[in-house]
Amino acid sequence: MFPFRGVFETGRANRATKLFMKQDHILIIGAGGQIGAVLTEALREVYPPDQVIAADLRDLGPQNGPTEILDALDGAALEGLVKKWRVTQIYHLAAILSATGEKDPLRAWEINMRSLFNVLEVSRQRQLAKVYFPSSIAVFGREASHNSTPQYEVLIPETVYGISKVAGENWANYYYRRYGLDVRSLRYPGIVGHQSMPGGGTTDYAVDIYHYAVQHKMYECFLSAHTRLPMLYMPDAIRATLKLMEAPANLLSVRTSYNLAGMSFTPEDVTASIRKIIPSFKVTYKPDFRQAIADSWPASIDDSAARSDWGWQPQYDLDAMTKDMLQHLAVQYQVKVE
Ligand code: NAD
Ligand code: AKB
Repeated sequence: MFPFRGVFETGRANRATKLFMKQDHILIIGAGGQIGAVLTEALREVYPPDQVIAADLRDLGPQNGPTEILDALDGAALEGLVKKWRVTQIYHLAAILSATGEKDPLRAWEINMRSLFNVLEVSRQRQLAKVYFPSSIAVFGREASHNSTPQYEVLIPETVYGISKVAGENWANYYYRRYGLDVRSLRYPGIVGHQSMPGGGTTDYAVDIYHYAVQHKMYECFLSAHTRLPMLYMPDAIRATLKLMEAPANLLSVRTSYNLAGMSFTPEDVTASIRKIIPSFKVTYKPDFRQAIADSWPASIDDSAARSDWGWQPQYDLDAMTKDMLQHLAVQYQVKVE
């Protein structure tokens, strides 16, 4: 559990929760995923839990708020849920990620785009107050600057996932400009967290490695030792999302998707950070098809627009994240790490 009630500056939490009425409801699509599971809990800390509806393709089991089974490709079913719950905000997290997407590119395109169109259309037709749609560093390709990649940069992604995110960002911007729909978006880097497992991305190693380390197992990394990628610790990712969604609309100058950064590291860096706590931890390297995807992505991101528009500031660096990850996973696996 995180102290998400404290996310907002003085007075802002009151404003955010006051503006959220008894009849308002938030729908999270993809609530069973790596980010969705944690975001759902966080939203239920900030807003009344019975007004936060967690939906996913799969049954989410009992929770401290309502759950629904939803295939976001079914527009009529989505509209049915929006009507049933009188939904006023949607967080649309369902997607096929970079590595899984490359195994069946047309299916990935179909899922990522059709689900987004269904969300945008129902939100426009029923005049929802706000929509959240995450983008990714996967929008960038080799032609983009590799370091401190700027907000406005050439976007030639090399994965179908990245292409769907570039298209999605532009559709978000289109619905904002053409229909006034308040769609907001962040380009997440790789997200690392202990609460949930990642779902088929290129940055997944940065979660897996901690699970192996804490169980005192050797880890075989699917990226090379020196592959530097932008990453963000889950509590920072959740804080950024809540902060963006509560920011006054007039502060937001970017309506495609904001660059967002926390830290950048290589597999070798994270191994060294883990070894400060578990000195015997060993890693071998066997790059696979995900190496080419990682090589096409930036090593670091310039998120100055997010910082200046709505006050984004990450709290975790690599060592702070490692300490927190290992502490939580040690409890989960019931092992000692020091
Ligand atoms: P994930 O793969 O862990 O979870 C996605 C969830 O969506 C799953 O629970 C899945 O069952 C559900 N889903 C898939 N198809 C669905 C459908 N048709 N209808 C309803 N639900 C469906 O993904 P995640 O890592 O939690 O990512 C969430 C979002 O954040 C995605 O849009 C992703 O592109 C974006 N993102 C994630 C990362 C990251 O590192 N995790 C980084 C950048 C962007
Ligand atoms: C992936 O690796 O596909 C995701 C992402 C950075 O979008 N984690």
